[in-house]
Amino acid sequence: MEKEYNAQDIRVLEGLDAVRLRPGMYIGTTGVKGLHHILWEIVDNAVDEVANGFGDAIAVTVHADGSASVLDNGRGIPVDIHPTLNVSGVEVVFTQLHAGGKFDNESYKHSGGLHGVGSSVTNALSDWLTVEVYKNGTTYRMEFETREVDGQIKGGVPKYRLFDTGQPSPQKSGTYVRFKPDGRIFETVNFSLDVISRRLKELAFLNKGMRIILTDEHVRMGIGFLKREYFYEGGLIDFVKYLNETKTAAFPEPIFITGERDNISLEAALQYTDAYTENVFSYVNNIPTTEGGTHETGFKIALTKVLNDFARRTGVLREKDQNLLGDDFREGLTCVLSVKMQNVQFEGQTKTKLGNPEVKESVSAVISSRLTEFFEAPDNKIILDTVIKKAVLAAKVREAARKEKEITRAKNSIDSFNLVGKLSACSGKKPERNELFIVEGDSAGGTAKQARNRSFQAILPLRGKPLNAEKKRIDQVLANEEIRTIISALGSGIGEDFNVDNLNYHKVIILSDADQDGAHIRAILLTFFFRYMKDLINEGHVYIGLPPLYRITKKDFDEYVYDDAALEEAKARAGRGAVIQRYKGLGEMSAEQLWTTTMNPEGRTLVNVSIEDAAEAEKLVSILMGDAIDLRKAYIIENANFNKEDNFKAAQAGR
Ligand code: 1YM
Repeated sequence: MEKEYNAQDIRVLEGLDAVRLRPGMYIGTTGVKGLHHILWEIVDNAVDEVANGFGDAIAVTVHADGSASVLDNGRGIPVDIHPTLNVSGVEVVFTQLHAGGKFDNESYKHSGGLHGVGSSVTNALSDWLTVEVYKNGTTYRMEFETREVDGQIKGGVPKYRLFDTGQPSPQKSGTYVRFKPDGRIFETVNFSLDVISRRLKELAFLNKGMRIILTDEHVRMGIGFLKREYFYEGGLIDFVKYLNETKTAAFPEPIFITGERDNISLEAALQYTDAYTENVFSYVNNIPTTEGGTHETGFKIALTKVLNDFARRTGVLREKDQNLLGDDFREGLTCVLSVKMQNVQFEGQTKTKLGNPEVKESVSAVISSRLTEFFEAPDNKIILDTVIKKAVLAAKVREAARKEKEITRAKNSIDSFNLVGKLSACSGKKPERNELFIVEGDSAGGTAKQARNRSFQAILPLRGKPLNAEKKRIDQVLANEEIRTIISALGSGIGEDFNVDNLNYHKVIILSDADQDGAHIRAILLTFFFRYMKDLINEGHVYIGLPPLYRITKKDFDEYVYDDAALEEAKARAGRGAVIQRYKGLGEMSAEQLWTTTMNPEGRTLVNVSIEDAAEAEKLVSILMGDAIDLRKAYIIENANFNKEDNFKAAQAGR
């Protein structure tokens, strides 16, 4: 069944050509992120179908041949002929950039905004793609491929038209899509199970009752396929409980709010814990809004207003007292807010901030009325009292911390004197070029001082372990000597006073030993930056320096190796008789070695620390640095790559 070409098809192919020509315009990047983006396009369609009440399960499979597939039990993509385009619904969906006309998703109230460019983009960027639709008791099939047409490579070309295979449908109804990403487009074609499982789990939390099954068909160590199932009857309530697993909750069941107004539907779950930080995670149409936006603002305004009103009603605040601040009511709060709406406008640096102005009022109105109802119920009086008491305490501490900060500020000039002995500043005055190495231990600090290029590299040796910011209040954190030194050296302030414009060093490089202690110090420093200077990480200023683990020498052979896999490889290349030296710590290296392997921008490896998934990063920080020792042990055992800071989704940079 060879495809015949007509005028319409040519137009279609031009559309897909544009996608192959400029993939970045459609999927952002052709790196790992873009690779997963084309999977999300398909997953989003399945999730939209199920979230709108058609079907209840989705199965995602990573196959051993490098392809991925998604199956849902919804209605199945329309198989009938499109009235104007004259081809099947399936063909329209996979070849038209924005499927329109009869098939314009009218039956969906809300659908994913960010990934909205659709399944045709996945098709255009795949080696091949197969669709099966189960409907009317039968199986329809269509296949597409990338191939050479008239000397030019074309993506997403139909191999044949949609046809009824005559095979009985394996399930009542649904859609199955399997595709193999095109290696000519993507820098890497290896799907990350970690990335996929994290997103699928998040989707299952956000869509209660949706069953999502993940299978990895790569056989690992003879154990067989890996299978995970995500299903949360409690939805956001379960999400909040999961996030709070490592903390002590102030009351057992999260407060759940749901409502609809002006065509915006909303769900929120909230629970207070004994932590001192605020964790509000928001979503629009299942897409994380890391930078917040109007829905989050509406929520915060309502929470503050309702609780201040109750504080007055119950006499905790008297007439002469000032209102408590929003920050006070959000200390120790974990909240997930999920909004579903149409015509989403995203703003912000990373387009993860909801911009629609009307949303603020609608969200605030729903939250106000539902939260008031909740706290007015006599059964919930204890919760109300707990929450208000917590906020009053937070306000007191805030006042104490403000004084402490003033003292810190006043002492800043004195601190710089104290720093003289510790910080070896660089001579250059350009923050964009300057690097600060925070080095574990005085002795390694001394070596680094000799090794550095003093025109742009400053060294700050850390004596002991700095304070674990996860377990302390801000006033205690600020009292810690090591932390103060870091704050003072960076010059950009902390908390809400943090201003990246005042940063003295655009690269802040953590340099610690490649052992458990070194990993702990790294985790402590990252936790501190995460809690008090999040934008330092967000804006890509934090790096981890990777010293080599081994040096292999032989006549005419001299190489440094940074991990065990590379060691095996280098050993093989060096052959018999090679001498392997293992570096247990930075201190064992000479200044020259440290410079060549770890500090010289020409040859070093730096890992840039980033937080892409805020909810997961928050969870990890609390697991790794919190009190729940069992969970922490389990996590570290399960994730052997802890030492590589994979937890923070570190990306390779430099080198
Ligand atoms: C494994 C991927 O794409 N499922 C899916 C997609 C659609 C429908 C059902 C669907 C939508 C509508 C009506 C409608 C899509 N259809 C279209 C279009 N799973 C997957 N399941 N009937 C079925 O929106 O009206 C786009 S997506 F445009 F053809 F309607």
